[in-house]
Amino acid sequence: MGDAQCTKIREAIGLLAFEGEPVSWERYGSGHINDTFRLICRTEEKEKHYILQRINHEVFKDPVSLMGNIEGVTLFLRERIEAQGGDPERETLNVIKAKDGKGYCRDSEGNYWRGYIFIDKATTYDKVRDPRDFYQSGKAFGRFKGLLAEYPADELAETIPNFHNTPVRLETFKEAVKADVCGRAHLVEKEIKFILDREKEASVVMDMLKDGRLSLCVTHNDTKLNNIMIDDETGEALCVVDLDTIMPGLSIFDFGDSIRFGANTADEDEPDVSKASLSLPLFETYTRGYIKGCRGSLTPEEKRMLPMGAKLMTFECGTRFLTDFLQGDTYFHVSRENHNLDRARTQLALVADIEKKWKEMEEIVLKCDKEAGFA
Ligand code: ADP
Ligand code: GN1
Ligand code: MG
Repeated sequence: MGDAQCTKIREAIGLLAFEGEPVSWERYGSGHINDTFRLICRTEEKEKHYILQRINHEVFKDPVSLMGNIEGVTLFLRERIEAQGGDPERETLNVIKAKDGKGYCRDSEGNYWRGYIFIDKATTYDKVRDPRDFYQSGKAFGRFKGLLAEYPADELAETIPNFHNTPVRLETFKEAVKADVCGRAHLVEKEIKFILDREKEASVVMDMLKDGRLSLCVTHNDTKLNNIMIDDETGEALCVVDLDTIMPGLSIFDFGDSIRFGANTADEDEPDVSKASLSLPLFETYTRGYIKGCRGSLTPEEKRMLPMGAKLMTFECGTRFLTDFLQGDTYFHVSRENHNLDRARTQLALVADIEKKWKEMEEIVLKCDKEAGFA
């Protein structure tokens, strides 16, 4: 960590109302967007652990409204969790206020920072180590949807407009290909063709939203396995984290993004694309957990479209990674050459495999739905 960054971190720590004296901090987690640190403070009696995050304000243009969303949603979740006899300090994020009473602070360079209570004795996983964790994450994201069913969705700010609007993402991609600012388009002709060949399908879900066959609900929009904390003792999903993209959205996309990340037999950034494929057993595991967690709140049309949610989220994410590669890696954090290209290729290989396994996916959804007894 450079001196300049250390100074900014110190400044942010001084502005937020952490309990005790700061003792140490370290970079934490493997998110692609924010800068996350684990902070240790010490009071006379005990050690207190916190998450300290610099909000990426290049990506989130209005961090104040974003924190308004998070404060609103976490307070709402707190009440629901308390009413159900749960532990609100561990089962939802808890924002640490700034000393001026706001939910965030700003350093002298204009960066926005926030603090959360650190959830101890729980872990996020970058890869499914045990299918039970994946089942748990499905259940937790389904439950999350249910807990927020009565949240006033129209009060939520759209933190990234058109976040999961696949046709709009495709337009941005086409512009990036045309502009080709880094002269990289000739390296990815095959991938460009793969994406453009699927242009028609990219709008299927948005069309269903327009004609009322699907409707908006409060969604998380970034339902990767590493945004769920699993309790180290019980093995159960404890808390949904990374609430920056909570917005009105489509439940099938929340489902789909989990499949994209967790049911891939390869890591998201695996350079050897031949390793990428859809694990049908993991698809089944997550589907079972998600349908159960939703407790009957999915409409028949939503259930029918779950495989399409998985395909489109994978397609969209692959398109976004390739767009970023073409634009010079300015959006997602990268740590090696061709990182975004590897990520894009892996997503597109997964799309191709999903297409091959379509029928099986539909059958699995029907089977899990029947089993859950909500059909
Ligand atoms: P990003 O948007 O960059 O993905 P996240 O908000 O997901 O950032 O945080 C990155 C990682 O930090 C998470 O994957 C999780 O491991 C950890 N994390 C986030 N919030 C907490 C918390 N309150 N307690 C413990 N760990 C957390
Ligand atoms: C980003 O912040 P993180 O790493 O959880 C991205 C998601 C992508 C994901 C791909 C705000 O999520 O949309 O699906 O990377 N978040 C944002 O891993 O763009
Ligand atoms: Mg995250």
